Amino acid sequence: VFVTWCEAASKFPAGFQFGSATSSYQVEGAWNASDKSPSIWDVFVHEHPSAIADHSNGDVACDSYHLWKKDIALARSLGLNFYRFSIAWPRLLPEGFSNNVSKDGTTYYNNLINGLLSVGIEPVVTLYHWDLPQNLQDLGGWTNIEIVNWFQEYARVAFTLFGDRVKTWVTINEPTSFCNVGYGTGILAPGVVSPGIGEYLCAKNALLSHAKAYRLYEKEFRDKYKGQVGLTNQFVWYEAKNPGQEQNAQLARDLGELYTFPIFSNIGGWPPNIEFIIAKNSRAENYSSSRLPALTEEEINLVKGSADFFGVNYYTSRLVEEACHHEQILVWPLFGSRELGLVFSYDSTWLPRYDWIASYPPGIRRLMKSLTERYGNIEIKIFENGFGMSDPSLNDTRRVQYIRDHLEQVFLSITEDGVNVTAYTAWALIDNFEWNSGYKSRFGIVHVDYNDPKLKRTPRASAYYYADVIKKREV
Ligand code: PNW
Repeated sequence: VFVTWCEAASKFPAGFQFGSATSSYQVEGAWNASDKSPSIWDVFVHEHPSAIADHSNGDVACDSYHLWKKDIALARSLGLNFYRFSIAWPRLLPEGFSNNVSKDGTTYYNNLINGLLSVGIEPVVTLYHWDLPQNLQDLGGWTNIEIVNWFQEYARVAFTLFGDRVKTWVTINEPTSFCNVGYGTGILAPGVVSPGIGEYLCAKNALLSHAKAYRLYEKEFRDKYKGQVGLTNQFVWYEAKNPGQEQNAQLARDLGELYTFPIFSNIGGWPPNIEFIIAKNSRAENYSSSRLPALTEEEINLVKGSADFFGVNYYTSRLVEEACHHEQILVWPLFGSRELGLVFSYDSTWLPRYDWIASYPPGIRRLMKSLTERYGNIEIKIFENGFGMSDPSLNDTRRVQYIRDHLEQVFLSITEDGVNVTAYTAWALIDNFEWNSGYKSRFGIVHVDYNDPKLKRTPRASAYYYADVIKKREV
């Protein structure tokens, strides 16, 4: 009996699910196939090739638009419980609006969904992973409040077409990333440079868009389809660099919870201290109102409780200290926050390290514990965790170590902290177009040979390691 108990105690609980992920622009290619219209990424990379490290683009990427059967076969060979991918909005709705639904776009996603289901893999579908139709950007994109309706209608089309088979929907991937970096620093598409203004218009509109899609599902689809809808955001775990600086670390976490607090707190709305600080900064800069747009009572209630689970994308942690020169341009969320007057760093012992990722496995556990303490026993799904490498080799020892170390912490979150985490996702299933880093940064547990016209996929050591974890259900 004791042996059995020990064995059971080392296994992930029965309902826990293991998956892997990609996103449309990063893998699909076929940027102008059939009636697909250009997304903000198509336009951004074509107009600013130098914004991408190797001057590459996603025109072809992994050609998953044509090679989806290969991707499904890989997912199957690894024994994945689910595969998380995203729908390219301009592929499904070439005009961006719901008046015209692409037949070929519909067929492509039906094939992918049906193919996964036929081999017992759950499709987890993200509606927005950064590839906005360019014609909606021409109208202001995420800074135009009308996007809330455009997004809701897009969600309605997707729920209607695929909701009978898709039971886990992610509305929006990482608003922190595309709002701050797409409409703040302008490094990501659409390249709008408007720190402190555009990024917050985007934040409010993304939050409301998510909530409207959630309410739509709740009202018109839930009874019939019984699925779950949530949002996923990226998190950096912040710790004080020096003793006595805990309140600064907490402030950084509060800004990181810009999309968590409004959904999961009892009072709803923006995190109060963040709202206060931005209003204060705005006054000091002579603005007549806060740069962070207010939420009305009605909006607060729309957003509050609008998620069946919370998606967490976690890669790295940072140490927090006060900035000596407040005028320094510090880039949230990895380098610092001008708004909060804080600078971030990492410890040299956090290994392995790649570019902005310094591996700090306890961070994922502390993050989930902190979210659970602040918001109650919410269901957390880790929808991204992974390690990049410039070395294309199949023997990716550092990635194996990174995934193992993080899975160990996820296990402890469940067994020691009682956190309700129900899914882990290895980013990414295959090497792909890594945004500003192009193809030089490889995140795949499966290698893609970009020199091969057939874009051959070959599992790395990390894929075999992960497949073994899934099979045994233990680290
Ligand atoms: C994610 N951070 O972005 C994206 O969702 C993926 O598309 C991307 O390929 C992956 O991470 C790897 O970069 C992130 O600052 C951007 O912690 C920034 C952070 C995390 C994730």
